[in-house]
Amino acid sequence: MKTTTDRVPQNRLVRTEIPGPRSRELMARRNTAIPAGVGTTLGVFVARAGGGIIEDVDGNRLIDFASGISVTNVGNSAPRVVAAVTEQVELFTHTCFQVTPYLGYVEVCERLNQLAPGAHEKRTFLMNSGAEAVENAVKVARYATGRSAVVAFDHGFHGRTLMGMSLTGKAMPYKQGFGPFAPEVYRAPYSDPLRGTGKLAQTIDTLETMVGAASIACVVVEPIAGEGGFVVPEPGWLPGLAQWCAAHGVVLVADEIQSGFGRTGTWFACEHEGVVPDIVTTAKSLGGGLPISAVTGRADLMDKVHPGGLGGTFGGNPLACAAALAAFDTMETESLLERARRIGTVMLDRLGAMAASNPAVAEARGRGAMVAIELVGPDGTTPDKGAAARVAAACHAQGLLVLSAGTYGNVVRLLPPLVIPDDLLDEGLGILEAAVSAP
Ligand code: PLZ
Repeated sequence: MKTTTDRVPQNRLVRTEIPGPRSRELMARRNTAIPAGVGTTLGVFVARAGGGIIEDVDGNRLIDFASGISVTNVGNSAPRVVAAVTEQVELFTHTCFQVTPYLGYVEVCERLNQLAPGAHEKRTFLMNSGAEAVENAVKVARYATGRSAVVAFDHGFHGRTLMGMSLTGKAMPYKQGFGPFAPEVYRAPYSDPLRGTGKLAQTIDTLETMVGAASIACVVVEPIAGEGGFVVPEPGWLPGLAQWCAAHGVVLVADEIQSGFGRTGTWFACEHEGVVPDIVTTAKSLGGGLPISAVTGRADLMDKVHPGGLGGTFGGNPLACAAALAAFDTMETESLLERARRIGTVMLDRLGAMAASNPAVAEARGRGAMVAIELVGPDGTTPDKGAAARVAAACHAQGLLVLSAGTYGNVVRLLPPLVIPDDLLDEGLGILEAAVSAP
């Protein structure tokens, strides 16, 4: 088996301006073929990627602190994933699981049933994207409860389909102009410790007075708000919400699409506070870079839906299932949960020092290898979106790929692949430090 380092040299290399001439040429071509509505964070065209490096078509090597938005936790073209997909592609590429089943699908579901929080009996079914998983979690919750209201939270992001958009708490760029949205979707405050808002009592009060417990099929919550800015709720908020849901027959759906699959140093971010959701959605890193998503839930809820009520042509495609099984194996064999915790400690140490010494950094926060800094103006609280954009641009120019996030766009988030070598992690953090402290 070829190792990642055989394929892609693990060093940063800036040979041209970034984006370089070849990338700029391809961007121009892209812009005549693809609508502007599909955004681009950084217009470098990728030639190959692996470990902690993305190599572009101009021969630049960027340090990857994005993982394709938390998708390549096991690395790009991780050797086990490549081997498993290669083997599967020669056997069969598709039958549709609902037409004639295959073992890979069942194995992925068994592993998720075993790893998802809680010792109770579970069932899983597979889709293609995160948004589809969320849509299906809502379908199951409504069916099982016979109720229609769905509650999401401030700072929430749940996808770009009609239900996903409706659940998402940010107008630009996700919702503006795309309404009307799905009915019976309500929004409650999310705990935001930095600003002291969204206390548990206030959240529950909103659910009880503005929606009514008896009408609520499910609450859909990210254990850490991802696109919303890596907001980690106050300790006790998520467990309190879970308890309230259990007391009122409301299905707790944990959207672990960004926070799951080992990103935070546990398989699921809910585990940090011992929360056991009724349904969990997984996507992104589950497929080791191939598109696959999952809905895992309590067997009694999941088994209620009539045969044929759930599914889709491509859900749990055989190649994606082979990739997912190899991604599970890679996480285990390479001890990547432990590695996520280690990366988190390294990052939070450095970012915490940044926050302590620089008033423009309000906070460094996160869990495991899902961390961020929030940038603010001179008053210490006003979100400074321009600063986040400047920091990201400065990093990009130095060959470090970072992403912004946040309801106010003022957060710089770090999501390195869990297989990133230590020296690249340190080098990337150094570049970020310089970008943040630049006048
Ligand atoms: N739920 C928690 O983070 C996807 C969005 C990228 P899909 N986040 C990246 C973009 O700009 O569209 C996400 C998520 C959470 C659901 C989703 C949706 O997952 O696979 O993009 O549909």
